[in-house]
Amino acid sequence: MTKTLLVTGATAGFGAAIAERFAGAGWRVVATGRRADRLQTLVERFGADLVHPAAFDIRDADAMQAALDAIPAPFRDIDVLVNNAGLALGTAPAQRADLAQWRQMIDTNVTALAAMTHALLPGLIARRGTIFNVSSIAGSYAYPGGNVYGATKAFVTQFSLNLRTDLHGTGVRVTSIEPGMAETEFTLVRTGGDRPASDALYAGAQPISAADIAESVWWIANLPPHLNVNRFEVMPVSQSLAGLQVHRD
Ligand code: NDP
Ligand code: 8X3
Repeated sequence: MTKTLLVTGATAGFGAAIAERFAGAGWRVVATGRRADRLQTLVERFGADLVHPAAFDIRDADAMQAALDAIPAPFRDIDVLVNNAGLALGTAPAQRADLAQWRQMIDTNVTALAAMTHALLPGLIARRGTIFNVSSIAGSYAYPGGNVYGATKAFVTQFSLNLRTDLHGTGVRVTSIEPGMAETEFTLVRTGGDRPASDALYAGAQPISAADIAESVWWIANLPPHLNVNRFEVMPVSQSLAGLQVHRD
């Protein structure tokens, strides 16, 4: 039977690659994000039978509910939810950070992710489905300028583990996906569109690609149903953990 996946943030990066990987394998995909033109490109590529585009700002709770209510019948029985939409804004230390950027990260990475999960949980339980929450290594390891972004991802990781605990016995699987440095539009967004800064960050580093994450999600989603990957932490070989810092007078 054809399965259905809903992926948030399918207009770029990981979400677009996940939509392509699953639709390419014949799954039905509900693809969300604000940029409707990019969602339409997915429809044109895979066909309206396989991709349903739902363009809305995920921070807008009413728009999210309206989009979920408008999902056409063939796409309504969602088997796999991928909570992927998210962003980092700014790299300044906390004492120089912009509060509006902090709010946007919390609203997107935390509040909207929780709301989407809450809305889809009854159906996922009924179908013994799977939830992927895209967290980050930034939720486990501190780095300068990571402040609220890293804290939102710590929420995503712990929410995933807590969800799994509450869903004990339901058959629903939950995985926290925790990538390190990956080349997507992430750094362009974080830097407010600074292409040279984005290119410089990834230059020579052989970062994770969006396709790498899509393939990982595909693998985990298709494991035998008695297996649950609780946390999936992955980095490029070029990246490793930094040491602690010492300030001297
Ligand atoms: P991209 O910037 O390439 O993609 C982000 C996606 O999130 C876009 O589709 C964007 O859609 C969507 N999004 C952001 N804000 C909103 C919003 N308000 N409403 C709806 N959709 C929104 O970045 P990535 O693919 O890298 O990021 C995907 C996830 O992976 C994020 O949660 C990120 O934190 C996480 N991550 C990224 C890593 C990296 O190094 N790249 C590493 C670890 C985790 P649109 O703008 O069209 O609305
Ligand atoms: C994105 C990875 O290390 O830039 O979550 O925070 S990192």
